Amino acid sequence: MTSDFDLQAFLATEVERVDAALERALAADGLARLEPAVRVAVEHGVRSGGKRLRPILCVQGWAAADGGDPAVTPEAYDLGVSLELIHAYSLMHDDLPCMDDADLRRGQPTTHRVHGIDATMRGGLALIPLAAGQALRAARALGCDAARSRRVARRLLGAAGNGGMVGGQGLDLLGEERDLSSAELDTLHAHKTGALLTAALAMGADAAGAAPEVQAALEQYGRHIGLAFQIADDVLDATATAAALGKTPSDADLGKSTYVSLHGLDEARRRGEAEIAAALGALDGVGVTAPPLRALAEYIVRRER
Ligand code: GRG
Repeated sequence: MTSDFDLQAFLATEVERVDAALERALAADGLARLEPAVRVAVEHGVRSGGKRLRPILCVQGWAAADGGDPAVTPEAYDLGVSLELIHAYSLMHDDLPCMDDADLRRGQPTTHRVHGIDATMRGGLALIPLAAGQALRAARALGCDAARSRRVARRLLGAAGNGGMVGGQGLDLLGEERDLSSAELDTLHAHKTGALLTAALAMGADAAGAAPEVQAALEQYGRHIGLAFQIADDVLDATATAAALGKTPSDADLGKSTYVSLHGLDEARRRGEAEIAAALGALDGVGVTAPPLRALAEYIVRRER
């Protein structure tokens, strides 16, 4: 099924295309006109690497819904990076002293440690409307009419907001004060991480003009890989070294409830595998072959960082 798909080569090409699109976004008016101290903080947050999973999923969702060929459509990556701008802001803020107070992210000093709290806070906030504008313009460039483009941008903001990532982060902060139940942990992660991963698929599919059943299946795939992603994160948090993960502190250091602390390592791994099977089942249900999405689903549970 995915055995002859060269995931490493695929990821290398995709990261290169995403990084090129991020540079286009950084050179665009809104970002270029930020005041210098804030701009360097934003550049640090955006250029500090990472797997670039959300844009890659968005582009592959678009391609799976017959949007076109990503290799000749840079606009699809321009849409994908709107998600990465939100992701970058969320990590810049998550690392602040008032949240995780983190020194390291992706093996490098966090943005606030390099550029200060003020510029990191303001840079992160500036990224939110810039990401919305980026999504709107990219959807238009992909041929979406005004109404569809607005809907694509709304999907991004909805997933980033209180009904998504921000709401999930609120629950996460609560989880530092008391143990969460299994259901609360699912809700936390469906919001904090799952919403943006699901939005990546939903935005790509919508921008491609997907048929309703394909749109629904891709969103379903997104929800399952979103949960699997978080379970894998918790497994890594419990098993990998800080050096391998490139981030400190760990969730265990912060006393957070995790899938591993609640269910144990074996059961957490089993749940991750079950979510991946369900994600692939969603694609099967509508006859979407999409080898990259299949390979990405498996990568999400088997990754080492
Ligand atoms: C004020 C309540 C409140 C919220 C502000 C800070 C914030 C909004 C949200 C943070 C949410 C957050 C940290 C989500 C990220 C979860 C996560 C699993 C991040 C790691 O994603 P990867 O592995 O990272 O894709 P890379 O490094 O590959 O980009």
